[in-house]
Amino acid sequence: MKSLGYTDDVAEHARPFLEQGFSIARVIEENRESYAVKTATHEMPAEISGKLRFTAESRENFPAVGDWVAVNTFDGETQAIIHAVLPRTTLIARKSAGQRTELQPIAANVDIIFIVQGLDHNFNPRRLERYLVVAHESGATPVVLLSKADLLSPQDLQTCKEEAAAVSAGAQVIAYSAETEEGVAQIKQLIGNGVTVCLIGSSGVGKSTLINTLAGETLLETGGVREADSRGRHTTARRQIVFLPGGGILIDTPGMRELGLWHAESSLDLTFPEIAELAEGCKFSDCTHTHEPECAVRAAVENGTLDSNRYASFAKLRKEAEWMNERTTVAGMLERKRKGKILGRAIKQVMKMKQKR
Ligand SMILES: Nc1nc2c(ncn2[C@@H]2O[C@H](COP(=O)(O)OP(=O)(O)O)[C@@H](O)[C@H]2O)c(=O)[nH]1
Ligand SMILES: [Mg+2]
Ligand SMILES: [Zn+2]
Repeated sequence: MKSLGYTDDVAEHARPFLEQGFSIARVIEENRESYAVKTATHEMPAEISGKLRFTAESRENFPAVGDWVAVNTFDGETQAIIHAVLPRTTLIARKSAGQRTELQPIAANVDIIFIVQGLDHNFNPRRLERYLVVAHESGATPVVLLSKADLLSPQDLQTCKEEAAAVSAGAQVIAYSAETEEGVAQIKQLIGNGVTVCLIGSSGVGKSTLINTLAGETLLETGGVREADSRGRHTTARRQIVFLPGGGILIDTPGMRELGLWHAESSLDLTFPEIAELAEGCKFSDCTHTHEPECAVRAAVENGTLDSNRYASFAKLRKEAEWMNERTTVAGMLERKRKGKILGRAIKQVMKMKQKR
């Protein structure tokens, strides 16, 4: 089970389920509510039980790739039913794309997040900051990987590395090339036995290629090939785990067009530590650094000690996080109403209050 990433913590959470006769498995693939899980001995397709579907209040409670789950297996471990999701140590999540204000889990129980940006056209410090907020929010350790280093002159490469380091707030930055394998050994070193790594980044930056390089064989399709699922539908929604021969566990994710923040205010401080430090000098302890008098953050922008792009990026992400916090309080209530758990009248009152403001 060690190669699955099983730890003492997981064992602790697993005990009551094992006592009830369930087996413990890890979710290794998720694609629109159809799953694959792996036990100590077998990989098999899995579905969630009717009870779990009914009691899961929101998408957050549905299994995600990387989750440890309590299952019943059937037909000589060729089928599984997922009965419960074990408590998570970390959870990478975003606001789901589109109109609905919903948390969408990306991966669970991840130790390290590789934020991958391609040095061809994809490198963008502002986008990097957004990914870093999401990574800090998850509880996993972010590492910034700059791919396709072979396409840049040594001088341009150095410039990009410095720009990335300037916004990465202490997170390690590694430039590499899957073509020349420069930097790959350094990446490999981070992935110890039983360590779970999730790769996130835009489509085409080289996530699947890196996993193939680390695995030493072509396990995943690359080059923007859209995979077809069992019904022949093209899908880009697939997230899956690859187990490395050395014991590392890698989660590949498809590129996400939108990476909406979810309750990110606390992790903004981790992503912008120099701003958090400056804020201690603001006159008001709840200063939003937008219009207040004697704001140390705006003063730093004005006297040039804080980069104005960095400040603008912070302000934008902070606004988004705040808006999200407001929205989700009401949205969460509506969701519970839909499930019939609380009285409708209370919600109506809240909605009225919101409208009046
Ligand atoms: N030159 C170069 N091309 C790369 C590198 N890594 C990936 N690619 C190419 O980038 C394209 C997209 O890679 P892929 O792994 O499918 O990206 P993903 O969408 O992030 O999984 C493919 O054509 C790869 O061959 C690299 O380090 N150098
Ligand atoms: Mg891919
Ligand atoms: Zn301020």
